[in-house]
Amino acid sequence: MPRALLCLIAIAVLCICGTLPSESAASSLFSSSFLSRDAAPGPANIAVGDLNADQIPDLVIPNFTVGSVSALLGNGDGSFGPRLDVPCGADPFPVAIADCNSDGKADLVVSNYGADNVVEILGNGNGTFYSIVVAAGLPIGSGPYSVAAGDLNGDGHTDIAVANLNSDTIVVAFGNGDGTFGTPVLLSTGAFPVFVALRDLDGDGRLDLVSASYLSSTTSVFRGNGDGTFQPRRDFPTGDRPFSVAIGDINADGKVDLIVPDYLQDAVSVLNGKGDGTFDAQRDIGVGRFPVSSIRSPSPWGT
Ligand SMILES: [Ca+2]
Ligand SMILES: [Ca+2]
Ligand SMILES: [Ca+2]
Ligand SMILES: [Ca+2]
Repeated sequence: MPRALLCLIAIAVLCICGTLPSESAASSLFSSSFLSRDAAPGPANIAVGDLNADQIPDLVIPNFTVGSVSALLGNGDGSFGPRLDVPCGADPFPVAIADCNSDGKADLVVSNYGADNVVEILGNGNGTFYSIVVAAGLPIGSGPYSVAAGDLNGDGHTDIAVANLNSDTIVVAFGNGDGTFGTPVLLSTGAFPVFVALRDLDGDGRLDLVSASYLSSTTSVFRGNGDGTFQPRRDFPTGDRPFSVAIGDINADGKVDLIVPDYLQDAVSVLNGKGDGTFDAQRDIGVGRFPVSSIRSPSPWGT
């Protein structure tokens, strides 16, 4: 992924946040610094979740230029507490918030694009963290670029899916409930998978897997069987160079739809869901230059 493209994404995220970059200070695993309006260099994405179990959404932002993630606890009035920076490895891009070790406390899963690894940052349940562990034994390929977390095999433990940008694969790893993972499954994707998400697309109560392949200009669906296996991949065309996928029912027909920003088409593709994990042909809506991310309005929470 060209560095210039990474910078463009950072700028886009900054625009979303309404924040301005500021110089960073050295940070440690347990320290807190800066007001929430300050961002660490290179914010690359945003994850929303509840880190301290107060039912108020919190933010986690990976900072690709400095190899850290920033956690900001929500105050419930739209403001946030002091930023906590946690070092995580080289070029983190996305982050997933999930309970990796089944202790009931939110943890972070980060894919480090530059380090070709995935790390788990284990939480204390109050918005601070006590340990960083490199997920071992996973066939992480070259350039892990996106990560999603959920229970794919129904055992109550968090599993993860990691899109490997330069390997055209997605690794699905099944959590043992203690932060380690069992035998993974490797799924083949289109070219340059930039995004992966887990959601129930067909209403059978089982998580399905959605990816976007940048060079193939497709989004792919792997319907989950609920036991950690998947139905064969189904590809659905998007506009030119899809970058991510927002998932939700945008036409209120009770069926899940896909919304895909197309980086080189300056458009967003909307794929109306049929309710069975398949989708109508895309409908493109023109937007500004180089869209990389979209959220479902009015509530991105939990989507
Ligand atoms: Ca919270
Ligand atoms: Ca935990
Ligand atoms: Ca599981
Ligand atoms: Ca499903």
